[in-house]
Amino acid sequence: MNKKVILLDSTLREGEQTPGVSFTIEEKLEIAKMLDEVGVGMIEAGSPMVSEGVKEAVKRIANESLKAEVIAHVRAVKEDVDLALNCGVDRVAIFMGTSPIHRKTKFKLNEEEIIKRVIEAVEYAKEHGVKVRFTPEDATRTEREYLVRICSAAIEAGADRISVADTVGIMTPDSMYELVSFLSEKLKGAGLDVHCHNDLGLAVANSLAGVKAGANVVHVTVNGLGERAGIAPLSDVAVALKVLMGIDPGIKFHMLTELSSMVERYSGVYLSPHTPIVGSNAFSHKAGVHVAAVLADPSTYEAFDPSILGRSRKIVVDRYAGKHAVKAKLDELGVEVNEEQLEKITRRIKELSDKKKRIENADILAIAEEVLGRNVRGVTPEGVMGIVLVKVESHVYTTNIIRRIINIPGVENAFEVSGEYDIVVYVQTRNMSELNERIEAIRSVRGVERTTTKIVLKRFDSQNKIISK
Ligand code: HCA
Ligand code: CU
Repeated sequence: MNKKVILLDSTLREGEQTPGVSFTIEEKLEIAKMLDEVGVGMIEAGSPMVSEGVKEAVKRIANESLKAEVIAHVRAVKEDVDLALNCGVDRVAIFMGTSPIHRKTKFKLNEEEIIKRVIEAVEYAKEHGVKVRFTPEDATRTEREYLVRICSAAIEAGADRISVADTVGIMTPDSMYELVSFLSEKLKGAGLDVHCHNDLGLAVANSLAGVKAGANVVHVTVNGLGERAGIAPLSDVAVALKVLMGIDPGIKFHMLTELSSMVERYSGVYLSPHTPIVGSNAFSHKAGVHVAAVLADPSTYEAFDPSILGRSRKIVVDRYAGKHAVKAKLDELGVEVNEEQLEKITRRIKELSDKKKRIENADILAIAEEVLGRNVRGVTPEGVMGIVLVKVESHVYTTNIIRRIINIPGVENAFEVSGEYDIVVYVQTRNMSELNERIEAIRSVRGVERTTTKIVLKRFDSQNKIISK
């Protein structure tokens, strides 16, 4: 599909409505700058009426001269619009509950009175020279006839965008497609946004359906933050648009993992390993059958190539591993085996894995030594082992940095430690230039302040015999 879709990131507004989340002004600025660099076209920076701090953050972001359009989210109230205008934003997003339940429980106003308020607020904002979006909140539970009437009034008053808000996440891709098609037919004068909540896990699917039906702005948050179950996650929508619909949302995909980690750290909301796109397991393969096929052709078990995100696939070796996985692992560790030895090693790994939760490289090497009857640790002739001591910046969450470092190829172990340095990393490489590359990769992890590296000259095992060089 040759169509332009813009992502609107609302991490700083909807995302801050996540229980337990409040970003500092500095964190908000840093997130906004990174979102801009990543390529989102619109940043919903906050609702200035919430507090002085939120207002200040919106103002600072609006003054950053970002490429993205900066938006303030406000109620259909003049004072709110004034606060937004004061912040110097590019656009004001005015929202007003339109469904019967919102009209009755929130406003105690009739249909016409609500329309009047919206018109007044939109006109007022428009007169003051900003762009206006109107959001009929709970649009997906609003009567069609009334929805068209209130949106048309907002467009007439000067709104150039309408956000189709699935406020309680009750749509399906079919119903979303149908509603957005209907609205794009009826509301000719404005572009459509979709804002899909994830209460039933359908936010991404519903957003894609909205795009298919004609919406050209999709609301997202980093890591899917937001009220209750949140809204559609930025990474998922960006990648799905590209790989499933052939739409380029203008995003730098290789920055998504870093953006996600930054928001994990600042929000204090951490992702599960199997989170799509940015989770640590998103590109790991474990079962023997899977690994054998992936080694022959990765696309057998991959929806898309992880390299588009700057990530690499991982082969997990434990009792689910078959010979192919074990062979790949031994190759990586520089251990050569024949067919019979490989079979034995594979069997032994399965036995050990029935007793032990996690199989480490050290376990695999120990098994290989027993089966081969010789020392295999450190046999790679030009092998170089480095011990990298890492100091992290003071405001940074060390565990999060370790999670990034552990994904760098060659990193065998990483320890969070006390003392002058915060992390100790063991890196096994083939030669010095590879070790230098790995050290560079560690240094470029955001939040790493400095490193110092020790090269291992000799290594001893617990029986005190030299096992390396
Ligand atoms: C809210 C409402 C909103 C607005 C969405 C939008 C919703 O939480 O204040 O303006 O597009 O889900 O309806 O987030
Ligand atoms: Cu919302």
